Amino acid sequence: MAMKLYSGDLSPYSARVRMQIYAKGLTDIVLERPAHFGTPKFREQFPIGRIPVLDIDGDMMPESEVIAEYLEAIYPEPSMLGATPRETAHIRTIARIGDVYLLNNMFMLSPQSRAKTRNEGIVELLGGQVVRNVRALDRMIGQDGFACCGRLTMADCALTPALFMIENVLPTTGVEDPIPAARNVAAYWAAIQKNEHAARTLVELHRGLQERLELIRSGAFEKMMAAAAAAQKAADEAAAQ
Ligand SMILES: N[C@@H](CCC(=O)N[C@@H](CS)C(=O)NCC(=O)O)C(=O)O
Repeated sequence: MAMKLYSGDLSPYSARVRMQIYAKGLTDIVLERPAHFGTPKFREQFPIGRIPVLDIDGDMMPESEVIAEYLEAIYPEPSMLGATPRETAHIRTIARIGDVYLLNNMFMLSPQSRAKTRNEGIVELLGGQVVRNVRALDRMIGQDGFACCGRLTMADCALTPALFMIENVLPTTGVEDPIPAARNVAAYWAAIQKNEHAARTLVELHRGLQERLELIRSGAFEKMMAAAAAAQKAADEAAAQ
């Protein structure tokens, strides 16, 4: 079975799966940036149009959480789930906070950081959710350097990219980073960055962010986004005829 993960440095959802791959020591999954990402061709091939996608001998599996669970099922050792069903349920709860409560809001909010005119309604709604959910996480997160269960789990893989986005992107939308004021989250964030698998993933995320910032600075990113939107509109119109 040959597996390939379509992924990108700055994609936090892809980073979640990459961190799990590193932590499990899986070396035979090829990591690749998809050739037509952001184009109508990519959306034609992958209806959701997002990364990561796991390519299993040509069988395409989207959605980071689904991929993460699939990898746990086929490579159960070393386990990044719990020792009991209750522990596993707790790991999944914390992972959902990372994915649904933090990252989804951050992902929807992030275009506001480069908007010519910021939409304050969007910033208030989504930024407010991120702040609220960091406070919730503060009451649930482990206090021994790991998200839960005293060891690296799927919860850490989901939280690491989410906290990266909050620290590095949230302030660029005009919302103060809530991590320093959340004592337990702040302590966790300082500790997990020293974990080798988190550190490796964070190097990639930072590299992706620097590349993105350079594209934004030079004006190339705006041109790429406009071209992608125009191409998608033309493809949608052609499909409607
Ligand atoms: N729920 C999806 C979200 C994936 C996602 O939003 N990926 C972003 C990159 S981090 C993407 O591909 N965006 C492209 C687009 O929105 O067109 C998952 O968990 O995999």
